[in-house]
Amino acid sequence: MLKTRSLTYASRILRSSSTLVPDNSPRAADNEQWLERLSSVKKSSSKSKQAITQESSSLNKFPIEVVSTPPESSYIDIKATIGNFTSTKYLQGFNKQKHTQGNFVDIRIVKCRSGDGGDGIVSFFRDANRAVGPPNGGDGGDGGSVYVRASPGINSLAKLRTTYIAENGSNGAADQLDGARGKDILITVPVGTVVRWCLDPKDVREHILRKQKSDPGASLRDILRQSKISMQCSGRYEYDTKPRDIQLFRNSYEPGKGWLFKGKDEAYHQSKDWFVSLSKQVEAYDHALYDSELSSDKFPLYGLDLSVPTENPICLLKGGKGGLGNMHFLTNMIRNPRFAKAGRSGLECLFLFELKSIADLGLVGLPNAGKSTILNKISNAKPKIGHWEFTTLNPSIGTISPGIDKPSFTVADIPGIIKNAAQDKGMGLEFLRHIERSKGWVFVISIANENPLQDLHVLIQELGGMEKVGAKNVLIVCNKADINHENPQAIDKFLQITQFCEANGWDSIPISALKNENIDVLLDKMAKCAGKLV
Ligand SMILES: Nc1nc2c(ncn2[C@@H]2O[C@H](COP(=O)(O)OP(=O)(O)OP(=O)(O)O)[C@@H](O)[C@H]2O)c(=O)[nH]1
Ligand SMILES: [Mg+2]
Repeated sequence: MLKTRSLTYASRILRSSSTLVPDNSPRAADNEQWLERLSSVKKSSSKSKQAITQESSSLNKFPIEVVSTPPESSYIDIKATIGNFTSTKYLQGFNKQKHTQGNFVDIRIVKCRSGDGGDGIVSFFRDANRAVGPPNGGDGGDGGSVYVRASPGINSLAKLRTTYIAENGSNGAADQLDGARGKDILITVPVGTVVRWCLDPKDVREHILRKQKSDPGASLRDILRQSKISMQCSGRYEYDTKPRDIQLFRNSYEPGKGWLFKGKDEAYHQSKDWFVSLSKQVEAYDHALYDSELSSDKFPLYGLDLSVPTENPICLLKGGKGGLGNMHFLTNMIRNPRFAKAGRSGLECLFLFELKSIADLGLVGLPNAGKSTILNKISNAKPKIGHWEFTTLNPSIGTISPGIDKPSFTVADIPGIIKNAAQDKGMGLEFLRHIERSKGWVFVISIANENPLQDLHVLIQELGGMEKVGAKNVLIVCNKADINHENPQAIDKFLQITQFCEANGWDSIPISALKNENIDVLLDKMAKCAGKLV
């Protein structure tokens, strides 16, 4: 394995050095040598082998169906449900700030475009003595790229624009001047953002409307779950069967094409043997270019997880390469090359930016259980508290610093969850993304409710059942213990819960957030749940 890998690497280096264009004072002899070397370069296999993207284990790996793999096909062809490449929250129109407090935005679909490469140009040296001198048309500049970076300084996606377009490279100029590079774009997002490749929401909406016309009973979720799309993925190595990256394709010319003519047209040139044979040689250069595009133009299938501050910006879309000016096509045979190459196109893609807060603990509970009151009491965060349901509309995160010699931890307060939240009842389950990565889940139950144990069962069910909940550290907090605390019924309710907890190996605690009772013990238990105390 190692051997084939290093061989591949060696051949890549060889290929790229043999396609290297002579720099900006190419003499006919230099060009001849370059073209000669190009003839010996093997045609690209159109299969990319380089790994460019990082892998993240914490991301959801949704099920996919592998349809075919190399060598039967050039790529790993897969099918997956479209729900994985869009956002229900976005489709439901939540992004229109209907249900948000302030400008907290945790999901955004953004269109990104890298710049086209500038064209090479046709130009000839002129002075008083010579009407037409040697060719001196410069190369086009490379198009700008789109980069992303996670920075701890920001905490919402609200400032993200809807479109980011990097600058195109400038065309080359006379006197062997290369065009300027297009300016890059750097998108800065909060730490904890996940970037995913996504479908155009307009297309998805149309698809849903079409489906609902033929089957009026179908819900948005059902349609997203049932419809599939086919896509091409590149494996990490040849004959790899596990797709990791979606292959992106540029809408640009085929190898051997992309010539720009001046004076005499294409038909004239194609009728000349010298042009046809030159074009064949240059095709190898195009193939190498195409090959390097294939290896850079990919995006992780399961998303790019920016869970730590990014040191070096990560390239989302690379700009197109600039085209070659006519100075490169001067040979002993061709004295007046009246043609140059066009720049390669940039890439356009939609990305879904999703902020998944990274808190050690998540507070979950029915509306009005007292989650926000607890976070208010124990941390620096000041989420809104109200005696009505759904007071909290946006997640907030508080840091708890128990003492100098004790490690601090973070807690996320999210909107209340109700029965059938998984079917979008109440605030739905969209906010779970903020506690998805938490080490522990703290269930907040109001012991003053009629049947707290039943409430707990509802929560567990909505969160995905015992199996999912059991994967986390769990702490059950019975809040509002100040109400009816002397009533034997209240004690009975608490006992039911402790029994259930013991059976599952979970810890539980009665508190009164309002009256500040038992909060010290709660903090210890929470630290333990967050994995910060043993
Ligand atoms: N008696 C009593 N009332 C409490 C206690 N804790 C919270 N409350 C009250 O319960 C109500 C709801 O509190 P919140 O903290 O807003 O509840 P929440 O779980 O964040 O509610 P949502 O944001 O709607 O999900 C408020 O009126 C609080 O004052 C407690 O320990 N005892
Ligand atoms: Mg609340």
